[in-house]
Amino acid sequence: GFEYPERLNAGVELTDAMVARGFGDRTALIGNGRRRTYKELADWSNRIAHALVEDYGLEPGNRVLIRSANNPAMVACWLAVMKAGAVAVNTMPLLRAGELSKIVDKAEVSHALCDTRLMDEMIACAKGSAFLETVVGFDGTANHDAELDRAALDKPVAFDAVETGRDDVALLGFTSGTTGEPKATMHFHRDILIIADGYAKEVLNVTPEDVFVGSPPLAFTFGLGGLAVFPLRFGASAALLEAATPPNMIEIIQKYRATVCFTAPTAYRVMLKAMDEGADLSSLRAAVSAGETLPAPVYEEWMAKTGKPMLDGIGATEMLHIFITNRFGDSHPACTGRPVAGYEAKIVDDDGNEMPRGEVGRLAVRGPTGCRYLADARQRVYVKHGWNLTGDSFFQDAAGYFHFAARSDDMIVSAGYNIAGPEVEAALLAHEHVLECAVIGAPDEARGEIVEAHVVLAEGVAAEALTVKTLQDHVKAVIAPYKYPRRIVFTKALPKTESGKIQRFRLRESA
Ligand code: 3SK
Repeated sequence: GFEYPERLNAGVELTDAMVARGFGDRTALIGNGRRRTYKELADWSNRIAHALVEDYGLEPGNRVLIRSANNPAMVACWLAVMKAGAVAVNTMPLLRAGELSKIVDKAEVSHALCDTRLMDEMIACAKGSAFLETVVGFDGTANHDAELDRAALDKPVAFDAVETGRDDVALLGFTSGTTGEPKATMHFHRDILIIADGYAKEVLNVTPEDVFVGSPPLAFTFGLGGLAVFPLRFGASAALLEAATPPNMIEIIQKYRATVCFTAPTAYRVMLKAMDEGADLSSLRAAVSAGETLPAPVYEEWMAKTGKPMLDGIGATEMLHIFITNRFGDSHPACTGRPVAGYEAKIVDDDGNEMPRGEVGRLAVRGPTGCRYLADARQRVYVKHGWNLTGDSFFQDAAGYFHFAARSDDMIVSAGYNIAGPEVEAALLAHEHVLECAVIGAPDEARGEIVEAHVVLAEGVAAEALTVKTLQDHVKAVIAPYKYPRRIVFTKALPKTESGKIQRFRLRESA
């Protein structure tokens, strides 16, 4: 178990407590061309906390929406909100006013801290809101030239942080999953430390020498863990990119000799192509892949070209972070690995009974950060007898390792055959001319559903150069022929959430 004192404030633990432990002069964050030490980050977040309480009337328990791309100012605001005993609601920078309004209403947000470059939609959301009273702009660049920066400027660098309880809510993690309807998951101060003391310590063995880089937004708990909590908990540093693309991630990895990368399989695929052109990723000691299942061809190519461990894992906003993962020296293609310390997992049928090894069923997980939705009827469906019923179909092999089969709604039933969409995707991705793809079940009179693949071709490959038949034959040669996509649609881009998850439901809607 994880033991924490009854009074615990995660904002303090990740900054002032690190300074007290001797990390004050070490780099905590790099972003917008500047380095910030732990001492600077502690002082900065303390000054913002003063401003929030003294100038903007923030009270413990208030919900504070933060709207920004990944930059140090966003991290400082997030830490300040926790120090003031309020509840952070981190949001994706591209959300529109309508989407922000749903979040504001659900979380009853009273204050919003917004990068001034993203203010328009925030203001539009605030107009007419029954809850949102205070919108304050901060400067996400390194200039410190916005209202919140000015209010914080002459505040003291020490702040008497609210002595929150370890089980007080610190964060509302919003997830639209792959369906589009937002849900909020409540996470406590202790949860924020558990993901570091569990996954980051046990699996990644983070040290102060580590430099983290990656693409997931801080508004997505995958990014918040990988790019803020994990480095800050262990005196390491993170290089934050406002618009992370595979090419600029490569640049940053090379520039700062990054050691741990957090991103999704698609980005690793593009990074592999860049390596052929001479990119040097030799500083990496771990390439963490999550957010989407990792196709075996990407894993194999990565291992062959870099020799550096690629660790596939599965996480969920509901659980805060990764709960099943591969490990150094124990990492396998098409395998998600074993539960993280403190978590248990099993495969269950529709009635919740544990299924025999080798059979595909629903993945159930139990652990300390498990799901508490905020005022949502889906709580009853998601958590049963203490087990969190994920939306993923998995099987467990004889040795106890978990293997992804499909998102439960990615399972295609065609002419009586159960076909896992991701398996067909992995087969398509094994073709050198396929860059990305998404496979869905499309309605079909004769077969109930047919396998339909949406395919993005690699740069420079013309659709005319690759016939549908060639791709179908390729799939038939890789997996059981009955699984081949009867329909293939070539497309320029796949619909994705801001965190990079492919929205197969949108393809299904138009199928
Ligand atoms: O939702 C996910 O895919 C995820 C993966 C890793 C860590 C956290 C999350 C939310």
